[in-house]
Amino acid sequence: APRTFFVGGNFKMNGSQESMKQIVGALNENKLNVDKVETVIFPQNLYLIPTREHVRKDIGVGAQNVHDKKNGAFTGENSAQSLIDAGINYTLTGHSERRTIFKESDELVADKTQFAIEQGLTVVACIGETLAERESNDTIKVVVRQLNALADKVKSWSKVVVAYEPVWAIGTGKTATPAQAQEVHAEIRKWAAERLGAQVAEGLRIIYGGSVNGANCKEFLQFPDVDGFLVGGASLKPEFHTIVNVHT
Ligand code: G2H
Repeated sequence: APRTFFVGGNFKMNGSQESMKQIVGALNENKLNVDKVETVIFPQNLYLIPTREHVRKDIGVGAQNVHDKKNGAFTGENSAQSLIDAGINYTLTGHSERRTIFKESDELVADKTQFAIEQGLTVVACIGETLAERESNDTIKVVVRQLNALADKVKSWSKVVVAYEPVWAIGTGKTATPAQAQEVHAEIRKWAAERLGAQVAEGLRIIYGGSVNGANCKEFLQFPDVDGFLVGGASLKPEFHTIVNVHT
C-alpha cells in the first residue's frame, strides 16, 4: 500500500511516574518496526514533556485533546502552540470519550482539528457510531455526518489520520470484526474520494480502534483499507510492541 501504517497508543487517564518510566524504557530497549510503522504514544498531559525527553526519537508523542484557540484566558485547556513548542507533534481530537463525557460537538471537534493542523500538529481525528446507532443501521450516516463536519473546517488533509472507533467496541473487549471495520473504512474512503478528491482519498490513513490487542491485530492486515490502529488498554502493556510489529 502507498500509505504508511500508523499505530497510536492512547494511554487515556492512566499511568504514574513509575509506570511511565517502565513503558518508555521498554519502548527504548525493544526492537520495534518504527521505520515502517509511524508509532505515536498519547500519554496524559502531565507526562508529555518527560516522555518526549526520554522516549526514542523515532516514536512520536501526542496529546489526547487540544483547545481550538490561541494561548489566552482559557483556564484548564491544552494549548496547541505550547505542544509544538515542547516537541509534542500530534494530538487526538474527537475521541468518543470527549464527545460523550465532555459533550464535544461535531463542530467543536472540527474547529479543534483545523486549529491544531494550522499550528503544525498531526491530528488523529476519531469518529464512530454507538451501539444504538449501529443497531438502527445508521453507522454510515453517523460516520459521514462526523466526517462532513470535519470537512467543513479542515483545509488540508495531509496531516489528518482518521480513526474509526465504534463506540460499542471501546474498552469493552468487543472488537469489531476485521470485516466490519473494513466495510466502514471502505465507506470512509469512498466518502473521501467524493468530498475531498481521489488523490486525498488514496493517501488518507484510516485506522481502526476498539479493543485491539496483541492477539487480534494480525487479522486486520488482510483488509486493504485498514491503515493501522489506535490502541487503548493494550498500549499500556508489553503487547503494544506486538501490535507495532504486526507485520513481522
Ligand atoms: C478506543 C481505544 C483507543 P481500547 O478508545 O482509543 O481504546 O483499545 O481500550 O478499546
